[in-house]
Amino acid sequence: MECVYKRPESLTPYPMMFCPGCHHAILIKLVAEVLDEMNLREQAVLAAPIGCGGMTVPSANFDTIFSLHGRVPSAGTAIKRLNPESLVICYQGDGDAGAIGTAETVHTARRGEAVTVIFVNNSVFGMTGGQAAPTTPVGTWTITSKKGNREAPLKLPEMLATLDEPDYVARCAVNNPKHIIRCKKAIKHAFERQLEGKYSFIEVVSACVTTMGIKAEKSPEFIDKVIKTDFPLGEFKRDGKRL
Ligand SMILES: Cc1ncc(C[n+]2csc(CCOP(=O)(O)OP(=O)(O)O)c2C)c(N)n1
Repeated sequence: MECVYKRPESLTPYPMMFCPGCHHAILIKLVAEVLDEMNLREQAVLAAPIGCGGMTVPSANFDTIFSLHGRVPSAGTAIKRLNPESLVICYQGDGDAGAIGTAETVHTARRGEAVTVIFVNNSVFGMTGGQAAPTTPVGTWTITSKKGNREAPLKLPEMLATLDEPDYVARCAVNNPKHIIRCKKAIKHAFERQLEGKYSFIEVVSACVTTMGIKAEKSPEFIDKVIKTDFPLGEFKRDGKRL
């Protein structure tokens, strides 16, 4: 029988550790598919965060390294500078990249380090129980904003697109097949540009279903709403030009 689909070699066969409805699982699989398709598994290094994004590590059948909370781009920068032939994926949550690590996020982009940041925005500090983060939309219920969050959210792609050095800046989602296909293309483009020495930042709008009390099957719907109200999808910079 003809084999039409199989697990990417860049993905381990172990069961994933994510909650049902969490989009990390889809994303790490997409990363693995792109690495296989581009034949980059041997040179790939995923710099993993503290937070739920760290649970991608057992699924990555390629090199990984953990860093302190928020310091992923700095660890990734060191790996890239010492091993220019490596393909560095800085995989981060929003608490990681948009709260404790905002300075690292901004200055890695400002310097235009040749890494790809994949920023999974589930709009809360997920692993610690769902506290409001700088990315929580106004009015959102969280465990620490039970009357609705009052602070306006940080929109990292919009902000980073104003800097000179970033080559590719985009916001994607993986809550339906169309978005998954677009997100995979974005990851592929970012990896291609990294091989040319360029910095990319891809935000992926996600949902922390467990801490926000969302039913797993309602997670795509929730993400559609957040896309409409706060985090529009699209490309903000491509080939170094603002769009
Ligand atoms: C220096 C430091 N501060 C705080 C923590 C506690 N901590 C662990 S995971 C986490 C939340 C991470 O949230 P986010 O980056 O949004 O990722 P998620 O779990 O939502 O994917 C925090 C605050 C820590 N481990 N180290």
